[in-house]
Amino acid sequence: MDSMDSEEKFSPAEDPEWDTTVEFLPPTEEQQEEKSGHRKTLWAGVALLLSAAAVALITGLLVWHFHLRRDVKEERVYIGLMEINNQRFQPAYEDPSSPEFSNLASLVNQQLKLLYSKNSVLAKNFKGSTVHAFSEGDGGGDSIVAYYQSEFDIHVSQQAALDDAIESLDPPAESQQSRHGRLLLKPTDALNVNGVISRVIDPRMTRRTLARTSFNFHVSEAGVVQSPGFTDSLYPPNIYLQWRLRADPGHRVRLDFHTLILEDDCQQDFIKIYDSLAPIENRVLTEQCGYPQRSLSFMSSGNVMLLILVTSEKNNFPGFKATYSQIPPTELKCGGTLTGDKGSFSSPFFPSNYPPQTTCVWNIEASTEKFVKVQFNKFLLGKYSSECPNDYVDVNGQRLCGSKPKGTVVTSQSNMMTIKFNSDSSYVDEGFTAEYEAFIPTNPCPGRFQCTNNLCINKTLQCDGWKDCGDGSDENHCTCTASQMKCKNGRCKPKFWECDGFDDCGDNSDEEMCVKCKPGEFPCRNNRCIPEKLKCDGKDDCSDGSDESKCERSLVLQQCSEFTFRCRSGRCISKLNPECDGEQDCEDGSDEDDCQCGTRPYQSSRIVGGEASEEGEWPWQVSLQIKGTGHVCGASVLSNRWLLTAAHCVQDNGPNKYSQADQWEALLGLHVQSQTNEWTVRRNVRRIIAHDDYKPLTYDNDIALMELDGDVTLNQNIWPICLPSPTYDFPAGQEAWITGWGATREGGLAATILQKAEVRIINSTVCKSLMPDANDRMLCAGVLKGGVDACQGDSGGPLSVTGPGERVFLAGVVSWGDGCARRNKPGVYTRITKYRSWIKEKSGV
Ligand code: 4AZ
Repeated sequence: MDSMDSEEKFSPAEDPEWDTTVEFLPPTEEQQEEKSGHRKTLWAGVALLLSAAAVALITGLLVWHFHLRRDVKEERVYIGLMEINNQRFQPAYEDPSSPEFSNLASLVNQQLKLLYSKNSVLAKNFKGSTVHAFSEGDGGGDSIVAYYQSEFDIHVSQQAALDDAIESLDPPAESQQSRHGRLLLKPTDALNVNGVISRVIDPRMTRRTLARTSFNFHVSEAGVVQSPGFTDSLYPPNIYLQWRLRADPGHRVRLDFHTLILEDDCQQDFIKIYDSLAPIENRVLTEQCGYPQRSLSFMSSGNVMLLILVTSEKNNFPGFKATYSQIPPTELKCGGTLTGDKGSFSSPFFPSNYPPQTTCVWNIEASTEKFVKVQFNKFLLGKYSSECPNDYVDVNGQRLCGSKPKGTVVTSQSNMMTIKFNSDSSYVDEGFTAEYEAFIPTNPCPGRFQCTNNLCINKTLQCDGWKDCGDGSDENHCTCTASQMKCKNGRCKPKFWECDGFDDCGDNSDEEMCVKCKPGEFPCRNNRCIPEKLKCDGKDDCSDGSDESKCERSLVLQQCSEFTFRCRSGRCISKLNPECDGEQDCEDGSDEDDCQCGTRPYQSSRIVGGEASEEGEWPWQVSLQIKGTGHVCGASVLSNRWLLTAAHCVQDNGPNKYSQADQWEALLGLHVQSQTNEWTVRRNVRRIIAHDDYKPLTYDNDIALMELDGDVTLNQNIWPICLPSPTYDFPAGQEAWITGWGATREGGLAATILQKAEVRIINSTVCKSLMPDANDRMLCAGVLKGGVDACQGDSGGPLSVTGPGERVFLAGVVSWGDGCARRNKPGVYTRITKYRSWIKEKSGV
């Protein structure tokens, strides 16, 4: 770290805050009984007086707000960049206390005053400017950028006119000539100013209560920036911290986040990164809060970057740690001519976020008789808009932007294709990876199946019941085998998916004729039938809320049922699985409380029949190990202190005293067995609470809690899974994931890398017929054709299901099975909804 300076505080006029939350207490019973006429008249008089006073107050406020307040002057702060020609950057310009800095700063201030004097709105309301920093200009060695803020005092009614006047100083868009050839002021003026750009400051950064500190770093040697107290304590409230990062001339700044955990609400706590040394809004690279699930690696376009952390009064979190470094000019190699019949390319610095203000052009040239096909495997380029005016990929003149599904294919009608990538000056994203392939126009998928969207897939994936093309075309027009049913749309699906409550066919034909209701009737979950037209009519016609459970609006119900979510207030609502779905459904908001769970940090990109997972993909997965022996069972993180596992994992077994807490250690944030890293936390176990009614013979109530011997700081590889409320519905047919380091086949060896496999929740009736020992406190999940299952060593681990708001819920704990991955022998799991109150009672979670 080079220096640390404390800057002067902004003093915007304070907004008066009105307390509008006046609550009237209800009268007590005795009070209600006093009904004397005398009192009545008195109360009526008082009420009249109060109403008159309230009307007068409201009128006064309205008059003040719409009339007088327009005359109140408020401070408006703009952040600006001034590009100055014919000036060489000197090292002394980095030090605000040097005479060189002061001299140049005062010239910039004079210049701004002169510039503002030419516009009456600016001239009349200008208060003063402060220069905060200088850097080398874009134009190379002989230009400088000054970063400043200008303050104006302006009537509220004229703020928009002031914003327009300020933006009218911007250089004309897209005009390279004017950027480098235009002189904003006369050559005789103190500085040779090429242009200024200014924008109003983010209002969240001007709060008076913020304690401000700036840090200046040179990133020529790599180093670390972190929020105060990281990792020992939570960050403090009401701070504004900024880190100015400078690379050597011609280099780029690179910032890689190792951890970022802030409050979920960006209005309260956030970080912002700028491609600038001042927080100017048209150079924001990103704004983040909460626990982002995206790449957190950023590059600048020039040799500077600014990182800002702002925190609010309440709710502090662990914060962040990031490493900075610099990238030499030679490292941005993008674009060029691609020859040969196959290859790949990606946006600059992928999988990091691409830098702003970057253009790359690839020319694909295949052999003359062939056409070219480009398949995007990842495509994330900002927000979608039809014109794609910001960041985009242009394929043969057609612009693509926003996010596209994996496997998006674009083809050419010739042997050439030109692909241009372009990023503008703000808001970067993860970019794209693409593979190109030349093909003979008459045979686009030699030896493979051609999907309607032009993707080529392995022929064995055709008509297997799974949509491999993405558009479902591999499952159309199939001839079904004996074990498959034929959907009305021609698709074939395994017979046991019929009537499982899930629309596997895509046209719901596998779910028709299942319920014994007449045509035109709606089947309620409590087996009643009601006229179809009563569905979503705002009335609880089924009496269990199920006819209103998948509608646009959630109903507050007169009575609760086993299918309805109970809000903290005790009232029940009709919406199915409303908890932590990102929408407030209960009047008291309790369906969205305690939702710091079930999210993953990065999505970059045993279990029998599974595959290796990505590091951090299952941050709630725990490896429970017997000290000196190694991995025995899985578990799930419920909070920074509590884990959930299977009771059969913690039963004494001959000489093995598995029920004793001191025999165990828990490894959280582990990916590869015996390979811990900076994210892995090893903890002793303070206490084991197995369910009192666990039955070793039947595996009934196979559930246990483990309390760690100290709180764990959550990180990108350690994060709790959400617990479902008792009425949460995991419908048959829903996809679920099993994870663990268990055996990769029945009787086989344990996995070293954490494995994952996709299974489906199986209908309870099917479950009981296939696994006669299963009961209602258990849940079956698997792939009935066999080959995919949990196995020995996976026990205690999670059965994870993604809920409607993209958060992951714990549906089950791996418990038992008939061998592993056998045909028609699903895995059996402890059904968590049956134990929600037990978990709360024993652990408080
Ligand atoms: C076990 O032995 C085990 N196929 C766990 C799960 C299953 C079978 C065995 C389910 O821990």
